[in-house]
Amino acid sequence: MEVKIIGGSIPNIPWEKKPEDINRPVWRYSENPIIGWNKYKEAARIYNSAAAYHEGRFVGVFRVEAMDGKPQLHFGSSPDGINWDIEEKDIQWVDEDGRSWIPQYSYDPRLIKIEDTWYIVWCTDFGGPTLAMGRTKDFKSFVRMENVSLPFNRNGVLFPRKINGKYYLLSRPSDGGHTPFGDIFISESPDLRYWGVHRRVMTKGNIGWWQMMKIGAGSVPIETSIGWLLFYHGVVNTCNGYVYSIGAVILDRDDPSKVKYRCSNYLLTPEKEYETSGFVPNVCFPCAALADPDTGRIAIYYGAADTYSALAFCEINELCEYIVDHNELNPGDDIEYR
Ligand code: BMA
Repeated sequence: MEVKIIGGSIPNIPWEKKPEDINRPVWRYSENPIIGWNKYKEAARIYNSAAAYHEGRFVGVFRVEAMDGKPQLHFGSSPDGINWDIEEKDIQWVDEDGRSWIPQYSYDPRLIKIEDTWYIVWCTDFGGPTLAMGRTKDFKSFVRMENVSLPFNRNGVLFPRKINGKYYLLSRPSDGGHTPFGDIFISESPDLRYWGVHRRVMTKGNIGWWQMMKIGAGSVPIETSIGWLLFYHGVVNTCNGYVYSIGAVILDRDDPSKVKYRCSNYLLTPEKEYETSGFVPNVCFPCAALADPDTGRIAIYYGAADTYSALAFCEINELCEYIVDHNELNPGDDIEYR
């Protein structure tokens, strides 16, 4: 299958050849985890973080859990997308009126450039967890924008460009706790401030027991010749608690509320020790993916066991062929649902 990635080149995208003994489309980086416990004095765990490519280097917004157990967002940069230099001070937000704002907590950031501005969407407190948004042009000053949603909502992911003149954002309405339910929705906006025209994109359950209980968008969607490739997480509730795996779906390019292909198998499930044991065992949680159109290489960044940052790789043609071969939709996934 020939699929083209649409986007800027990333000549030094993190990459490692697929090992001979792997018969699946996604494989892990052999040096995982790329960030472990206690990276610097005040940091306990760094995971569920976002990375992107910017003018020859890599930039990231990291979920850093300090030793008081609270997460905040920290900026980081890297020459190779693997070895990260993460600022010890958290991002200092100033709102659009110039007032400083310190979030109660901040977690699961996604980072995306639209035109000449970088946007960060993450989960913060607003009388309960919901989606906050901020922007920066230089990764030095950060402006807090209006919250995207009312409580409760999580897993906010912006599309990297306007579609038919509108911005689009995926989200997952939740509860105030560990949310035993959840489907992926999409909203549109003319200006990144007013959100509406909500549609349901896809639902949990039925197809693949690994995504039985809830699903949530993961990486910023990658534009391809057959649609938007989205990595997401799917959760099953077991007698020993929730298990988070990584799955993939391809959304319609002109109307991303519609699913074209959805893979009934997970791509990655907790297997390695850094995924099955840590602060919260059995979590693989994707928050970013880089894609190089010249080589078809994709690097997926995921949090492991709410403790580590890890990397996995795949190749666009092989991955899309696998998704199409294992395509299975839930009722309503492929239509406009409102
Ligand atoms: C979700 C989020 C994620 C976390 C996951 C597993 O509700 O809070 O940040 O990785 O739970 O604990």
